[in-house]
Amino acid sequence: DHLRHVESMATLPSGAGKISHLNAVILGEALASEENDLVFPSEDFSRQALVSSPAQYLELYRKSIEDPARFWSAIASEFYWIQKWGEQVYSENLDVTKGDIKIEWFKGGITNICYNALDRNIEAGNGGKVAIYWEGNELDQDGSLTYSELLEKVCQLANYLKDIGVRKGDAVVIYLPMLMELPIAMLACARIGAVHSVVFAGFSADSLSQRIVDCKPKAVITCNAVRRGSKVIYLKDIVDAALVESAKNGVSVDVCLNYENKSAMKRETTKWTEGRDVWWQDTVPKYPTTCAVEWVDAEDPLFLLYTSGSTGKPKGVLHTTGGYMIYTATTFKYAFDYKPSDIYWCTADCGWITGHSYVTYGPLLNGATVIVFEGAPNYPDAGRCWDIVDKYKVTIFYTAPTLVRSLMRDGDEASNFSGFTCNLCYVTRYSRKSLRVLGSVGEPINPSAWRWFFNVVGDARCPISDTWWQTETGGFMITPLPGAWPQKPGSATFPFFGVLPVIVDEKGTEIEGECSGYLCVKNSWPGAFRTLYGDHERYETTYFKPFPGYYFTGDGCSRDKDGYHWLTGRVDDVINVSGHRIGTAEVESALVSHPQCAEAAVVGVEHEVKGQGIYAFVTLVDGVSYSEELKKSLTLAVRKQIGAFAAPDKIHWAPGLPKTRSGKIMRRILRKIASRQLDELGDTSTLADPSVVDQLIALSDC
Ligand code: 6R9
Repeated sequence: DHLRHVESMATLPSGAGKISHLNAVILGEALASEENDLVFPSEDFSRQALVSSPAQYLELYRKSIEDPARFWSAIASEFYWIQKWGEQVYSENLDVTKGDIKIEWFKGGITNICYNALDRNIEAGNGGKVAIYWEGNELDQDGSLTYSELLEKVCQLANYLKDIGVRKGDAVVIYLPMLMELPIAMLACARIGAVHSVVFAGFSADSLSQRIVDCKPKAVITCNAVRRGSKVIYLKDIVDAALVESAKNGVSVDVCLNYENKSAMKRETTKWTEGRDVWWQDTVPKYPTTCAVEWVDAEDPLFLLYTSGSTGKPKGVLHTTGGYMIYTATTFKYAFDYKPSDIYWCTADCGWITGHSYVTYGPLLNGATVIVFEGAPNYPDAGRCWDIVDKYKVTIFYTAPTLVRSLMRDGDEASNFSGFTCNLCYVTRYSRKSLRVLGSVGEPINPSAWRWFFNVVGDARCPISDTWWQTETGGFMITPLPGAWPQKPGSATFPFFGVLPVIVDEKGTEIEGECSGYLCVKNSWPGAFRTLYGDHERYETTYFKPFPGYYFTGDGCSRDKDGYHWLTGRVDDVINVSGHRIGTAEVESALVSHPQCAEAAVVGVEHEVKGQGIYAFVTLVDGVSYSEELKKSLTLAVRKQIGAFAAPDKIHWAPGLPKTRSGKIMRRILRKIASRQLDELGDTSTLADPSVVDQLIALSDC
């Protein structure tokens, strides 16, 4: 059955092979234009690539599906294990009707991911190679660490953590901006078998405290403040407030380790809690620069990362060690066609999964040189990214469509003040010659942004890896291998090795050929998450019950006649704002916490730069009247409960919400009103009170 699937999955697109085909573009020889729906890697690129042709891809893919145990153990054997895994390389049950959902890879194998990322590369002679180049918010702030230096820093922190009583299996919360100390902290936890939970440093005190209460960490690692663009954010104040809140909920944290981020804030003005707070710089450097590794089972937890779902409570996605290690390393290597000479920059923050798998673990496991950037991509101006690309001779640049779209928009504005007409000078005033592979992640990339990224940023020379995956999947699931397939702007193309994606209809029946429906996965892969922390039942209900026998991704997808996959966005109550996942229920619950808000319904609406914007319908309590002030204070409630990135783009006053007679809010109608598609409202006769629709439309511009 699996084999048949492989055979039928991919056929070469009609233009392939016929280079003269009208619709085909060869990288480096022509621009990708609206008419060009196939973009071929250049012969030079393919020749040097790890996977150079569709046939070679298919051969490897077939092996990975026919015999996953053999395929993945061959790769795993290239890593260091003090004890090999058991007879059974993996075991899985993805079918709720057959018992508990269970996924295990390399069980019984004993290893350590920090050892594999650092010590192993140093032993291979790469101790002097730069592991991290750090670029600060300001143009003159930078630094670097070689693999050996990085290991020393990691060991010092690991020793400190052990000294304060952090043991294997204990949680540590990390709330840091993109300083080198962030990957250092992750690796230090991994070295001693502690479970890190990085919380994006844009989350509010309330959100941070919710996560602290859930995972009960032994310590919190933070810094006093950070400068992003022209703003200063006082992170330690946020942590202080979160810790007060957590204590009220019965979880007190004994140690708060603070890095003094001098360029943003001096220690003299930092608020301090004696007995709990510790300065990193005063303490950690005193510890030895070597630290014995805590060897762990492949199935021991590596980290928890909270992500949004369709209910208010964030989900603690749990990843384990061995499978995640092999999967992130392998996907990184193939999807970016990694070479040891590459300089790699991923703009994601380590507070999200992309920063876990493709700033820290995937690249370092490959011995790559990684850039960690603390600042904002449009500071001091919209040319900053290309300035960094030229400064470090970046070869692989991996970012999100929202950034591409915002730079694309800024690119045109540059002409207004530069004194001469150069529409794209934010980009073209830099060389960018070092670039060879581009990457995209977080949301579907629209074809016009794809073409701008390809033509302008990459000078029509660099393939784009549009990587589809999720916090839950650990690593890439559907992605181009840049030297193998001709690309189609906006398509994530084909599955990675070992992944069997299927498209099902509402009944959960697989549909073949050209089709669209719900994207599921039929088998397990090493990087899959194993559970939701403390709530295996929610894990099964959310991901495995909707379509028994499959992992349900929550995404819609279509497959075209050539077998290419086109992701169409979330089909659940999750919206994707600038590549960040936000549950509509979370925003709604923040809004209704406001004393003057009676009810709220949130929908996603198309947004030029962010992909989706947050559109909130708000019903006020009786007697309260609408005002701009109130909008501000509702927005503040969301910033306070979740974080600034979740603030609504639009608040729409709603005297009532469209509900069915059983009281269910009809979001379909709200989405149409929000996007002004008033002639597509559909059937409103099932509403308890159809007149609310007209009232809502009348209030659209208030
Ligand atoms: C890695 C990451 C996951 C959701 C996912 C999907 C969307 C991510 C995408 C993409 C289309 C891509 N998504 N990459 N959609 N094309 N290349 O972003 O993880 O934050 O968990 O979000 O993001 O909707 O379901 P996460």
